[in-house]
Amino acid sequence: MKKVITYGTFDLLHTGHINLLKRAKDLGDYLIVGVSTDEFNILKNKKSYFTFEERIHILKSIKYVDEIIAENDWEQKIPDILQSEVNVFAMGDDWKGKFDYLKEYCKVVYLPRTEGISTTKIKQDLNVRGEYQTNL
Ligand code: C2G
Repeated sequence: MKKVITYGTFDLLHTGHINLLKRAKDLGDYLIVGVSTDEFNILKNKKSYFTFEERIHILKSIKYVDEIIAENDWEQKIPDILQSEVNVFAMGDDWKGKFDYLKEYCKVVYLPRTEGISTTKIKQDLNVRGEYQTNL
């Protein structure tokens, strides 16, 4: 079984995330998703609308996702890859080059991002229409 792993916050799940998850799954037979905890999001300077538990609940309903693990820090990728015997690490190409150090442990694939959609854009668009008050 060819195992793929990817990581992210996956807040306000949208078509860009779904495309990424599908493309990552298409690289193998089994997809593990490391979901950033609320605490790790603070380190990433991200504030998600949905809590860690809510984001996991949503991702569990996505057919491309076979397993979910918590992403607590930047250092866990190598142990995760070794422990789960992962063959492929996949990320959107906004991260291109940032995870090349993982090539020692598995194949590293940067997948094309979906243009025109992002969680930040969703928040900004809704905020402009006054439908969603938040500290951006
Ligand atoms: N993505 C995409 N197209 C978009 C938006 C996001 O392909 N329009 C991809 C990102 O490139 C990433 C994944 O969807 O691979 C999840 O996006 P985020 O939740 O923004 O993840 P990020 O905050 O980049 O976290 O250790 C890695 C980090 O946890 C990555």
